[in-house]
Amino acid sequence: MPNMLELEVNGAGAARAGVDMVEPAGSKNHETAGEPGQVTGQSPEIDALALDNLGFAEELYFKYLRDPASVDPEWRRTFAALEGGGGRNGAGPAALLPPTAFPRSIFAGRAATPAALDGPPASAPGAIQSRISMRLLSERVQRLVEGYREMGHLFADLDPLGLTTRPSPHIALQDFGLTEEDLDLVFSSENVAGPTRKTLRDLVAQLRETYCRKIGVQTSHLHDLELQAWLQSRMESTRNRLPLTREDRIRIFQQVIGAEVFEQFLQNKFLGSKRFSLEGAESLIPLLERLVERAARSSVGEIVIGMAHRGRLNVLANVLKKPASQIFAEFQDKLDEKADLSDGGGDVKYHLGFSIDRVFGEGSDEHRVHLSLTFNPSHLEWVNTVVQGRVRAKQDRLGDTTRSRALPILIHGDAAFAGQGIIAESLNMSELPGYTVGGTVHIVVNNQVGFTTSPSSGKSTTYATDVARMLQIPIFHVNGEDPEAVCQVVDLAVDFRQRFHRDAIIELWCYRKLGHNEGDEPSYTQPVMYRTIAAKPSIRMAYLAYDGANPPPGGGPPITVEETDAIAAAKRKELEGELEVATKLETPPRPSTFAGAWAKVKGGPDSNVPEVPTNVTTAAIQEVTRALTTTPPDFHVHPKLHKLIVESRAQMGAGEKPADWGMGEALAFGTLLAQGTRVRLSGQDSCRGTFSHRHAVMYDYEDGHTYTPLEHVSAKQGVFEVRDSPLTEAGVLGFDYGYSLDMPDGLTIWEAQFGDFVNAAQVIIDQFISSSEAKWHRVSGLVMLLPHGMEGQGPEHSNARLDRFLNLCVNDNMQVCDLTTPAQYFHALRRQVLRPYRKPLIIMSPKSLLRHPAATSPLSAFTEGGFQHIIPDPTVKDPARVKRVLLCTGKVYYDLLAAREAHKYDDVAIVRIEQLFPLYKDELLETLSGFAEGTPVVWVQEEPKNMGAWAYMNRELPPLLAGSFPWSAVTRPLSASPATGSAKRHSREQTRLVTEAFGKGAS
Ligand SMILES: Cc1ncc(C[n+]2csc(CCOP(=O)(O)OP(=O)(O)O)c2C)c(N)n1
Repeated sequence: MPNMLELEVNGAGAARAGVDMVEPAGSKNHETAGEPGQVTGQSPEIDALALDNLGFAEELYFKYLRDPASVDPEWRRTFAALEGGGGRNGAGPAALLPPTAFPRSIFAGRAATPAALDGPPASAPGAIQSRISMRLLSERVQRLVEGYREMGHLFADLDPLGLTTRPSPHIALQDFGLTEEDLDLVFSSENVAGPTRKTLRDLVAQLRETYCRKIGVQTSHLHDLELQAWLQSRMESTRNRLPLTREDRIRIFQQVIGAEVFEQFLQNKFLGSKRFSLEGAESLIPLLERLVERAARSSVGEIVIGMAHRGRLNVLANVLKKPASQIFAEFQDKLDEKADLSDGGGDVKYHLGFSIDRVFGEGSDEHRVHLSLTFNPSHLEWVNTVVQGRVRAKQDRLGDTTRSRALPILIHGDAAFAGQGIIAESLNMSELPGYTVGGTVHIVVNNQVGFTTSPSSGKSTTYATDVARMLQIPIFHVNGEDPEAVCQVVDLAVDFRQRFHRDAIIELWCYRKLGHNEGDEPSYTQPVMYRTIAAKPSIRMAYLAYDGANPPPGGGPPITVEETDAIAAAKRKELEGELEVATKLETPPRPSTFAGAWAKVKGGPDSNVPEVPTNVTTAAIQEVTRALTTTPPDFHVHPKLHKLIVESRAQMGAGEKPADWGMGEALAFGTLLAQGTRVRLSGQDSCRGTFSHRHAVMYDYEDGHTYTPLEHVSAKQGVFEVRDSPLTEAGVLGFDYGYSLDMPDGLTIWEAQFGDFVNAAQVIIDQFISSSEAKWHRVSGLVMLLPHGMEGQGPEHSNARLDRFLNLCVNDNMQVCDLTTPAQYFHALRRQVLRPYRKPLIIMSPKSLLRHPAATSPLSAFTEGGFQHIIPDPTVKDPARVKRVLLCTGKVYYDLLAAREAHKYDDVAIVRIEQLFPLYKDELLETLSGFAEGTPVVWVQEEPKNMGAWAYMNRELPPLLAGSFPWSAVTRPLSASPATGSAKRHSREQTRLVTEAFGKGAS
């Protein structure tokens, strides 16, 4: 058998104290005389090298051998002098006979021989030589240990197909300056688990078994030594193997065979249907089963799983315990003839979610866990932060401050994990205070191909998981053909997560028995791989062979083929019964939406849910104002903010001046908090507010500590959480959307820095926010704040792509608003929580209006009235006199207002559409009905004609106006870019637009 030590190592790992040579095996212990620094009778060069620095010096020497220029000139001279003395590959009475392949240690020829070690205590020079020799030997053994820990994974047997090549450095004895003769020397090793005294032979065997069998583990990127030590101890003490009994093994067989038979059954009964078979990766089922049980037994009560299509049906049936009859009914695609065809149409079966309670153990040992698989769009990996947001919300609802009672499990494909950027986003978010979930367990199902693409075309890294090395977390690679090794890494991953509250990664090496889907021919593109796969025995057979060769602890006869056949037969019978049930079902059951925490709210049509009062009392405003304007006595408010925020808000709260946008928002948050609502706002620079209007968190002017006034509204208030997010759109929006899914009573807001950047999160909008109710019957009350408005700030700071949102609007799937007053904003936010209706609310939020003197609201607007879908022109006393009606939304209203006042266009009415979708057409008609028939109605928007709301309004309005009012638009011209880069040009454009709006022609 080739020596596993024949692995290259480029120099050595970080030399650490820990391994000390004690003696050659069988010999008596030899004390050595002399003290460090007492080296005498050596060359001056050796004298110069203090004993404690020998390891360091030796490493430098190896560097020098590779490239003399890479070391300091002084060291160069020293080494050259030593070489002259016969050190380099020289002869002499070497204690550590160097192999020819190894650049011999410069010190070797100067140390004692093994014979000397065996002899009586040496006289001073000999003793020193012995000490040098032993120190060197110990250093080398330590480097060998580090070599295994760092690079052992490269030699682990991970690929069940045996086709993968990974870098193969050498970590042979020789590469560390050791020889076969050293194998029987006994070392005292404190930092390697097990007996503290062991021969080098035993040590090497332990390291090989731990790091080079069916598990490869990457931990060398961890600089947190506590994490490393914990992992090393857990792995080395067990040699990375679990002692599984015969009963345990039978259970694993049941899981593997359950997975196998389920796929075969689908194949036979629904030939030609896509199912994205798990075959080749059946170990995923015992992996998940163990993971769920171990988590349940370590205080986890809620698990949310995210995964893509591959193996999803199998996981649903065998882990989520979704009745197979339901899955079969979905295959039978029974159409509910009574269903409304405009309700969105659902999704394919391998994207659907499911949830269930699983119970492990009984009596006092009973552990219950609620398990849910999140619905999933086809877009791989985008569900990840949605799952994590859901878990964070569950933890917050549970009051789980250590974040150890709810756990996300994300299952990835190898190609997708390596390729999708959202992976890096979610890994980066994993330890941030506003987004951590106390660790996610990631499982990368590496079937060694992505659709038809080979790893060599899909990643530049050694492992598909290498991006995860950015975190201080372990990465376990495991051969999926060895379910016991799989169980071992599961235990390590769960325990690591629960102990250190960080992510852990398991890469399950397996293969894909069939094509990308069942109709695909994989050998067109991977002929060699698929010949190998065709010749492979199943995972069940591989495990049988293992069991035969490795009797379990506790004994018992080997498990037989007949026993496993019986398990398979029982499973087939069970599935036949389920199929009969499915055949009798008239329609597949619909997922329940409004159960549990959701029982009090609704989705569906807007008109089914009445408006609710959103005004508040003056006392409520005073209560919030007090909180907003009071800081602890020892808190030093920034001098500028004292005037701008504290004094100003006090005046607004007292009704001495109208409230601005920031005050409107603070009052909405504060009054909701006082009513017990949880408020979460997250986005880039959201604590202060990109435009410095919010200051939800204040920083002490002297020492920078923080104070959050809205946390101090009342004793029984809801939790207020405002977070500066990382510079990430998709990942964070997905997270907050996920949070809203599990926080139905809360106000959850994601804010874009500028609305324009929302396009970096478009997948989340298309695949989740706008369509999840139609696809999966899942509703969300998420609010998106998207700063929008043409203000001369250039193409990417002007436009939140209102047109795109409106284009996605149908069947009351979202609410889209462009609001003009702080009170409107206040009522919109309160209504979002108080109305028992959960729909995403997209708000085109303001920038210049934040400080516009006219964009303010008197206190009465908060204490009386409520949200207005449409604001008729309050200045029009006699509609019959109106000659032109301008319809608009958002900020341009104030430009029109100013022009009307300046030019005294008294016969023009300006009507604001505050909620664009759902459009309250009756209210609009009622507003227009006051004007004389034939009055031109003009849609005015500042955006280019191909953007903004024009296309949408032009679709909705003409049927409504029914020819009674001539209909036209004033917009900026069609444009590829949302806005000009020149502020002056912007001004000219804006003046012309406003002039045209009043029908006065271009200036
Ligand atoms: C974002 C995204 N891009 C492309 C696809 C199309 N697609 C579906 S599966 C697949 C291959 C995925 O490979 P891998 O991640 O290794 O998972 P596997 O299917 O092999 O289990 C691709 C490219 C997709 N669904 N999502």
